[in-house]
Amino acid sequence: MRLPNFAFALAAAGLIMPQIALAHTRMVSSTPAANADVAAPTTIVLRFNEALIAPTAKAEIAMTGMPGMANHAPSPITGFTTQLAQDRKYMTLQLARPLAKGTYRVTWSAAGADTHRMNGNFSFTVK
Ligand SMILES: [Cu+2]
Repeated sequence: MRLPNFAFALAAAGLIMPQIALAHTRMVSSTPAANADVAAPTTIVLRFNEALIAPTAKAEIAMTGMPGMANHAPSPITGFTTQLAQDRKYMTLQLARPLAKGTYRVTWSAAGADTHRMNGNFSFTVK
């Protein structure tokens, strides 16, 4: 019976291919890199594995550590703009002024082609 096998193959291909085409949004790399020690940056760039849906792309920055302060409650950093590159794979956070010495956590959320909102975070330290 050739036909059922052929139909099954088509169905299987139909089930598998959308998962390949519609991988979940994830961050591929960033500047500053995760866990890096850097000089005070004025921009933070997040690179993603796929084009983001612009209205879903969001980021927050929090200071989570300060020199000489062991238990620093996360305090939000405000006064930055969030911009997507033309290809919508890069999110650039433009800070109003350089970050002070300390540890920072960047939290992002965004959806790509499959419209599922994903999120993640990374930290870096300004020396
Ligand atoms: Cu999904």
